[in-house]
Amino acid sequence: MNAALTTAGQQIDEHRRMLLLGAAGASLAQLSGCGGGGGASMMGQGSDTALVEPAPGAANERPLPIVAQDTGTVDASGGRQFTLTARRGSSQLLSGVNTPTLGYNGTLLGPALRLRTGERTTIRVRNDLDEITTAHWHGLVLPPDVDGGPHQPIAPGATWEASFTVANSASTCWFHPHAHGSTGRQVVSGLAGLLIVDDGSITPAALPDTWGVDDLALVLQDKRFTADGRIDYTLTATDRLVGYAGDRLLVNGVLGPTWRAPQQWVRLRLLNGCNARILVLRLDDATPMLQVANEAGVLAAPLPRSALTLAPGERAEVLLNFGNANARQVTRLLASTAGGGMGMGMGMGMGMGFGMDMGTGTNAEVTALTMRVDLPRQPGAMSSPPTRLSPAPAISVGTGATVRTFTLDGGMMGSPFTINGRQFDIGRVDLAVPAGRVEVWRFVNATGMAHPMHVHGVRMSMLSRDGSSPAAHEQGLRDTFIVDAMQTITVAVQTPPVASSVPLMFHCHILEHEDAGMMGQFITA
Ligand SMILES: [Cu+2]
Repeated sequence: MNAALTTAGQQIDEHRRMLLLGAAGASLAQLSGCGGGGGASMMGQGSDTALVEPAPGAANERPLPIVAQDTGTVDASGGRQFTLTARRGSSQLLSGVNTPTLGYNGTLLGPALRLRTGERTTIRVRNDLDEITTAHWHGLVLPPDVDGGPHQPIAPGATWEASFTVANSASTCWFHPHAHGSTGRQVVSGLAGLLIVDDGSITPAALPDTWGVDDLALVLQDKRFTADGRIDYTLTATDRLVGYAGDRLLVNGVLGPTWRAPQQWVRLRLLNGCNARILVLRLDDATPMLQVANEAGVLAAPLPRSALTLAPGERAEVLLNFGNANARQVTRLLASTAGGGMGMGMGMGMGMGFGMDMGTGTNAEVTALTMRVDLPRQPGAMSSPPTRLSPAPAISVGTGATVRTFTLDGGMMGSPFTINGRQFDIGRVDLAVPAGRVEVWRFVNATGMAHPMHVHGVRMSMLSRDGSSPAAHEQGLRDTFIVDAMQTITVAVQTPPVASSVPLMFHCHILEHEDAGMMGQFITA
């Protein structure tokens, strides 16, 4: 918020947040016996801004918007064509208030483009904003010149065209702007859409796939608002340190919406589209969700999960069974913040920090989505979940593979977030890798907070998390993975098949860290 508009209450709240950060940093340092650093730099994610429970009751019921599917058009040569226009608009995010927002082909968010593996595809992106934007295809493996990163800016009024052959297998990917320095603001303002890749391997009998009926896409994003109803993206000192946190959690652009579910198995495609908040999701009746896919495709077998942790940029697909539900049964999808808003202390391992409430009262668990069984079972609905799925093979590493280390650092006493000691410079190539090889990339987190790392344009599989084999839900192909505080992750990276001098990005997906320079770039030689 602009300082002139800041209310006294907000100033106090900000002061309280900084006190909490400092105090907790000290206590975590004592707990772990780690004397390095201190104060706010020890902190976890920027979620000491507690989420607020949406108003309950029938009078406040807001229907869940179904993300529009866009199957494009097929041209004479068999290529599939899509058009996106980034533009300004206004949306009623809070009841009775018109909030200025951005959207693709609409006033908020964007459609779900249905892509097909192996198909020649062209996406034309028109920029009707009054500022530069880009359109990055997060999760798609494609040539660097159509990646939509900072090197493919789209000027106001211009149209950019990305033509490529879809190489991914069936998966839920997404697209968002990636113009350096403005990504966080443009995303929180509404620029995000989905890319649903179909490869013909998943039939309706195997997984629910009737869009909006039993196959539901959910874009989860937190925002905070100014008193006059604008999206508040004036970054506080805390936001700059731990990332932007909003107190309202919206699903498909609506606060705490309600979905009328059919009485059968359903599939949720979950995207954490938050700028910085690492979400923990579970059902209020404590039944496990059956995870069938992580961000780059299906798992080897469905996996019961009592709770899912999703970092910004990550996706997961889960199955829920409403087949035995009573009519009008209500199940709520609950969301809280990993680390209880207080993050993981130095040396505290994966899992210990997640869902932990440090007694600050800031780890509110709120209703993300209310699901009410209100529709009959659909003809042809999946009768029971598959026992096995067919994931794309993981990337395997041969002997003698090149090992590269990326050290994540910064945040101490106001120091900038860096990778291998450097902040992003669009004019500097940090790394040249040989084309068509498999390498081992080590991400060493030297900070007291988690950084979700994302690498563009490559296939990756996780090899280890702090020396241990990745859990079942972390296996397969990946594009975004949490590197927890003080943790080391190794991944097998299959470099792009063709040499290119156009840089690809590797960066933290806390967008405020990315915008502040926690990003590097590599080319393929
Ligand atoms: Cu980060």
